[in-house]
Amino acid sequence: MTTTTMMRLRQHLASPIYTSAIARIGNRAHHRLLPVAPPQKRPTSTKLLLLLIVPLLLLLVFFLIPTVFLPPARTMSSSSSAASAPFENPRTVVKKLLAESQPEGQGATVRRSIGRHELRNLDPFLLLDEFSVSKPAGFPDHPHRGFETVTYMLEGAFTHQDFAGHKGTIRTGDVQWMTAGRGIVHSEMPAGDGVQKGLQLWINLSSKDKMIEPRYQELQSKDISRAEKDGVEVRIIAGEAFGVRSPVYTRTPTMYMDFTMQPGSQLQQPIPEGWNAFVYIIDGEGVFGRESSAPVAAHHCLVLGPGDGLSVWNRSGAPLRFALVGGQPLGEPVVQHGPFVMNSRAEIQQAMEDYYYGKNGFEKASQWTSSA
Ligand code: FJE
Ligand code: FE
Repeated sequence: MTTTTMMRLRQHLASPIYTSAIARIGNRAHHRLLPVAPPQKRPTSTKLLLLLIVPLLLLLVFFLIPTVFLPPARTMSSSSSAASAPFENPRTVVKKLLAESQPEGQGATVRRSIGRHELRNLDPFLLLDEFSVSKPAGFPDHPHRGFETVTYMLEGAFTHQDFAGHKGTIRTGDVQWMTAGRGIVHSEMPAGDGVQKGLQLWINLSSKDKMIEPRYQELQSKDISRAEKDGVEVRIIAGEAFGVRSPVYTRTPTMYMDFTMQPGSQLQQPIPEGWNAFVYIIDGEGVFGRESSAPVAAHHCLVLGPGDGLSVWNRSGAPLRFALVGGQPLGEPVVQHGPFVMNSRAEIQQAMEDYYYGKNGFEKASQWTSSA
């Protein structure tokens, strides 16, 4: 028996942690109140004229002018004119969680928020780790099936190698968007000296996409779309902010922004209704959702409630940096066993078998070991 087969057998026999959750987000109806002209006593002719003109004017003001003269696009997210409530249904923080450090991989440390007991899965998100790793620690050869991993480097560099010969190094500000689909076996190891830091997010794939061919989308820092307005800078990893769109294709509809807000700045960012969304604070502290709420500091994950957008204030004396992530919930059963995420226990059983025997996408797993 080879050492890799032994390792795999050990993993295979490791106590399975089955989790199952279905998340659904209800929709809400919105009502707009229209002003009504107050009744007044006047001569009948004037009264009739007013009866005709007032509704016409109201029609013009509320429907014709906005539809004809204003662009149909949604209101642009901006940090200016932040005085009045910019959203019909502003999102507020419904859960706050401090991501505490825990061991993961081989000698590595992660601050996990999504994926721990308190925050099992926030459909379609399965896991969020802020990793902080120095050589020789890392994440040696391991498989994935049924979801995507998004690795965003905050500081330093990481080298990845997979069983199909794909290899590369991502550095500060770079992103690797990996669609594992039916199967990837890879290693993820620090490339530089000192501490290498980043965020890794796992996004679930819908049942129809779980077994697709693996795919990578890699963006270098210089190629990541950026926008800036009134002391707020954003790097757009996925989705759209300040009228700028990322080229990344998200099979599960997702938005992923890295905001840096200077002291005294404020921000309004639309988030599609019905999506689950959260904030992860990387640096500094900020006020999220409601102007009156207490500031929250780094390494906290904030789950946002339903609504159409988020307001943020930096009232501290230092820059505030945070990731804002949102995604359309899949509403499907989630059964997870470590790095395999499927819809049923039978599919998990199949994934472990496929990995063990090198079938259905794991053909190259048996002969491969990383050079790391
Ligand atoms: C792991 C399955 C995994 N958090 N953060 C099981 F996929 C992993 C794993 C990671 C990981 C990798 C990076 Cl680069 C950053 C991560 C988990 O590779 F550690 C276990 N135990
Ligand atoms: Fe991995």
